[in-house]
Amino acid sequence: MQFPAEPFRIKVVEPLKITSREEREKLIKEAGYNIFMIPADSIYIDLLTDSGTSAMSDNQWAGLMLGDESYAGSKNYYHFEETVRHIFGFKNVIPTHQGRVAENLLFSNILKEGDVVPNNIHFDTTRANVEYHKAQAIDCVIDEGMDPQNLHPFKGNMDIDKLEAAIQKYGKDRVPIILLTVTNNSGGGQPVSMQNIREVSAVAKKHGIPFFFDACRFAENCYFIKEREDGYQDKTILEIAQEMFSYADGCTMSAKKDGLVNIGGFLAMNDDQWAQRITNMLILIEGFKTYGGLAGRDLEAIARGLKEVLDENYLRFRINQTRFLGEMLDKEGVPIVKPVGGHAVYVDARRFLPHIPPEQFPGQALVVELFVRAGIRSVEIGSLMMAKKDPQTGKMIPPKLELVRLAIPRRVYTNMHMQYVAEAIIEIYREREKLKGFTIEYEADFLRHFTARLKPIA
Ligand code: P61
Repeated sequence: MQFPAEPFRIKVVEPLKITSREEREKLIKEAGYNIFMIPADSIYIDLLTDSGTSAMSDNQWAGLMLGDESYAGSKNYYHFEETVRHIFGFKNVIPTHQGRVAENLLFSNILKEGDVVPNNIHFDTTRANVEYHKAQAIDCVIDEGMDPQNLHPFKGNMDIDKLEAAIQKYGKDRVPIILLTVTNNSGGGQPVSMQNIREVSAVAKKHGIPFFFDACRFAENCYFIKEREDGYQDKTILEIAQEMFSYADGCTMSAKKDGLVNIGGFLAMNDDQWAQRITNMLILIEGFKTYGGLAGRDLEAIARGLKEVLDENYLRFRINQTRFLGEMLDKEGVPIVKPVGGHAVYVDARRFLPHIPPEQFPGQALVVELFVRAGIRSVEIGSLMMAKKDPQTGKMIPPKLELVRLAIPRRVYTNMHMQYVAEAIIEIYREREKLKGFTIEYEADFLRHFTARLKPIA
């Protein structure tokens, strides 16, 4: 294992609170066994998400002081626009305050009832936004991408036959867009190859269907292409990104991931008519087109973050830190999704806790135990987050995978923190038979995992 030493040093520190087991037991009970309801300052290591949790660089913080808070035409907007155009290559750049607004604006303008949207795997906000518009979100990832053990180097790839079959089945007029999520978050943070991107693009062109990226973790995807795909070893990350986006018509982006900022996002696209309609709606719900719900200083931080994320030394550390955590777990037999993805290690809760059925949320059982035992916050990506309901019987239809995600914030935790996390999980693994499942006491209609209240099964 190559030890991934940090390519930065620490200038500012944020003390972490250490709580007792008794305190944590009380906290999780009061939270209805829902990890989203725990006050963050009671958490020792927070691996809930890599979204909006990055540490900004000194250069980004300096950029905040250059924020131009003019209502219209802020100079930071122009810097942001120029940076996005340079990397992503799309003509129109529309700022939003985070990724899901970009999704909502896009879908509000192009989806109608009965439409179908293929993707490798839709992330939950994307799926929810598609379904909110009474359209159907279809996952077309390759079969290997659903097998936690399969070592395919690009498990985020779209299955071209599944994509073609979906277009044949519903007719191209009912498929207003094809999406591709890089890296594929819901499938384990797995990359998509350039070859596959070209193939998806060709299918889209053949049928005259616009092709968009969900680009949240584009730089991590580019690093994997450089590492694993023939012909890309000597290219820069910027060159790889530029090629990748050249095959598409636009993208949605949550800058809270590879933008290395705490808030922000955008929509970018070549089509002027779509851009105009979306901009008009942006003005209705987010703000003027040169700030889209963000402050000028936020736009500056994104512009600088998007340049920093292309640094190969940073990406090498980033990808290897995640891999380092995964390898420590794998060595001790903890079942994880392999190969390890870009932004997170995904524990396979179905194999970790085979005695807890999906209806009793094995992933959530592990999430709760990890908090109670070690003060670590992770997130369930399984039946609690992703299950569907059978419209006839009302019975839960579990997703194929029951995962627990350990998402690693960018530039925030040291490798020693990763070792602490690994040791806690390995300890739980050795005593896994003791863990019990949960039932739901309250759930909302959409995105229930955020607010659900649960009860342990005695
Ligand atoms: C995450 F628990 N992801 O992974 P926004 N596309 C993709 C994402 O990963 C994504 C968005 C769009 C989050 C945050 C999150 O139930 C949850 O800027 C591939 O968050 O609006 C976000 O971008 C949306 C965590 C979202 C959750 C929803 O942690």
